[in-house]
Amino acid sequence: MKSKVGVLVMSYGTPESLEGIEAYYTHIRRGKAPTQEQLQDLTDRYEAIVGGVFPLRENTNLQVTELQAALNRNQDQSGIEFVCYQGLKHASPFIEDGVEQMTKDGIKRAVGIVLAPHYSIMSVGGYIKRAQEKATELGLDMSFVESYHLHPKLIQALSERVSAKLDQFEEAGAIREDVRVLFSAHSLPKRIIEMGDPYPEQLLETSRAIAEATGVTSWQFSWQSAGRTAEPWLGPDILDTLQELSVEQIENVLVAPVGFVSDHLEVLYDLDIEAQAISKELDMRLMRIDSLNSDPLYMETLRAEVLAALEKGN
Ligand code: FEC
Repeated sequence: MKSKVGVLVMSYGTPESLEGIEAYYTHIRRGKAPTQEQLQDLTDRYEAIVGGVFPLRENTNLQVTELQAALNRNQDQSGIEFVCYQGLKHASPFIEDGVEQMTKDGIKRAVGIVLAPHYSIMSVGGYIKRAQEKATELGLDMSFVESYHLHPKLIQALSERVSAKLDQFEEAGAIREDVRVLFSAHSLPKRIIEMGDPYPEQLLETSRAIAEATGVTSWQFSWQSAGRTAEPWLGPDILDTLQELSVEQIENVLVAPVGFVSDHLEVLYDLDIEAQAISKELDMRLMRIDSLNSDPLYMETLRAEVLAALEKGN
């Protein structure tokens, strides 16, 4: 009989229904309920996005299924069967539920990986801390993938997407070299800089690697989707960058949200609706690269990272 290795695939999570938005938002705000106005604003954003109200759930489900298939491919000789479990940060099944389910299923050894390539103490670090605490409590042996922002297959998948969109700009009459590529990721509170957090540098490393692979020289990095809180967040925000590019008379902009791996609210609303509306006002042509979702190269990236973490942990 094969020995089972659990893989906790962690992702942000999304509500299950419109009625579930309040509980979800309260969880994100660490137990503090949103005001009626904040709740209405978030509900309106979900209702506005194309591709279903909560596309992240379906996308995460598919990524987990595809990763399990990729992990078990060509494992006949290894004596290992990989079983993937979901652990969501802000929705059910929560990270702790995933760890608990593994132990209930008799799993003794597991690897955790987050569906976000870049490490920050405030993002991936938080996922890992919660999983490790539960694993320690239940006596499960777990190791973790912290980041995979320069994995060659991830860079290849993202570079192919950038090149494909640059082709579309050319087809629309633009000169390829004149298109400004804007790499982006979720902003975080500015205080991560004083904490020596690797998040900003890892994002720049991913951006540089893609620029090099695609021959893009006209690029810059911008932050997006900053939280609505009083403290300062990392900038410049992408909406301000678009205004600045308009002053520079840049007419064609390609956004590459390299910090995200799925179609979800932060891509489908913040970029496809909000940023798109501003670019229209500025008379600018704005396109976005397709999200990775369950791209085979992304699944291969995750597979390789899980296998390496398992090897290292043994
Ligand atoms: O489609 C969906 O239903 C979920 C989309 C979604 C993703 C996502 C990813 C990240 N977040 C990160 C950090 C923060 C911090 C705060 C924060 C707040 C929100 C809110 C919503 C939301 N986030 Fe998110 N995030 C997504 C959605 N996020 C909704 C609350 C309303 C709002 O501000 O729009 C601030 C929390 C606080 O108040 O303290 C910080 C980071 C990522 C990317 C890495 C990852 O996926 O974990 C970092 C997807």
